[in-house]
Amino acid sequence: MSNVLIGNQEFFKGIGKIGYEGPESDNPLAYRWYDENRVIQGKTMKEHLRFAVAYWHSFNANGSDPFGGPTLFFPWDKNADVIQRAKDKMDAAFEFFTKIGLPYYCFHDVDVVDYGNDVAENEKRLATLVEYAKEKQAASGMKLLWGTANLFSHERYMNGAATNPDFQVLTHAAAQIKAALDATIALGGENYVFWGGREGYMSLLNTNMKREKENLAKILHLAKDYARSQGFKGTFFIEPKPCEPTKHQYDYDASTVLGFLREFDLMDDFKLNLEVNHATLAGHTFQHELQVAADAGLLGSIDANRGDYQNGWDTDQFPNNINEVAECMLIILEAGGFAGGGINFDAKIRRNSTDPADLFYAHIGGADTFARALVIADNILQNSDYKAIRSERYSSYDSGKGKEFRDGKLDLQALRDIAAASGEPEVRSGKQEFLENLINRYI
Ligand code: XLS
Ligand code: NI
Ligand code: NI
Repeated sequence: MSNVLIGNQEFFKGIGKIGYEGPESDNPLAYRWYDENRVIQGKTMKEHLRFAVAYWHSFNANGSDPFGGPTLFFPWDKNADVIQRAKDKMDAAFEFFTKIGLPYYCFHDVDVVDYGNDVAENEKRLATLVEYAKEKQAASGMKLLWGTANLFSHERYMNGAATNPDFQVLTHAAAQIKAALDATIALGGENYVFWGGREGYMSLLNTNMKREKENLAKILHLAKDYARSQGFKGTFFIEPKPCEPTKHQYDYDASTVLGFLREFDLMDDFKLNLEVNHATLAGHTFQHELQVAADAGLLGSIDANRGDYQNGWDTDQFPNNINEVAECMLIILEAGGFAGGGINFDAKIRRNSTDPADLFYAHIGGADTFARALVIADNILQNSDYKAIRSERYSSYDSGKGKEFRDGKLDLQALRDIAAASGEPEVRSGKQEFLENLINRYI
């Protein structure tokens, strides 16, 4: 990779390019499992995992929380000029991308440059930074996994964006989506995400849910039609989340979004971007959400992070649980990988992680967790009884009367007659503990 320090400042001083050193390495600034060139099932790790760095958490999130202000004082956030400040931040971002050695990044419009209240001025600012990003992508080889519009932070969106009861607010959402689509297309973005942070309600007493959902679907159709008319060939992703910041978010979970896409005829262009911590907020395991999406052919992309078992909220910590991630990789591998997307680290370092190196440790740990899980899952699929046990469990449907039932050849009376003639079924174990031990054996 060539030098990408176009701005001529080094923000992460003393940290060089992170390389792969193998599981025996003691170097905390090296990959122990993520070897981008290692081939598994005919694809490199880089191609399987398609890691992305999230601009918002890595270069904007300053450690503030509902109880206190910033703790992370970024050296790229100092210049008084809005455009220069945004360029400094982009310099820092691309320096980080290049040093961490992950192939993709993702951003919201307002992550790259501050927006004001003037639509035309915002469009101009974003376009300026898009030109700058183009140079940086060309110099570094970085690619954009997806772009999106932040339709939840500005106070005008307090009652929703595309689901706002006020048409005037909806038009502002549309303006932001249009500019974010233009930016994504200009940067060769491979996908576009809709996360409806405030597309829901705080109280049903003041909400016409039916109308809000219809408006949301209309905006999604208009966005898709506009992007396609501008030559966008990528996939649109909806990112489910049950709540937070709203009490109830319409894109509650994978099954709910699936129903929504079907109801509003969006199945051809939209897939899912699933997030670990959102699954747990919805009362599901992440494995459950992945399987629902995979079964529907909608497993587009994931936002990798983790929550905290002892509290409920979206803590967005970096992934580190090998057992859970290995079970997830089993589902992802069996589904044939991501449909267009990849693994975006929608995760942030903690408020008291104040060393520049902490951002590196976080991404190294996350990437190594997934890479190791990929190796484990591949090993389980190739060398264990895992698949055979599951297919054997359903084998009574593969031949004879079971197959006739599957083929729609038996009616209710016929099923009754089989039951009456064959008597009580044999007792069969589900072998859950055996399978749990099998996963641990391969870790
Ligand atoms: C918030 C979401 C958000 C989306 C992008 O919980 O995860 O970060 O991924 O708008
Ligand atoms: Ni989230
Ligand atoms: Ni997310």
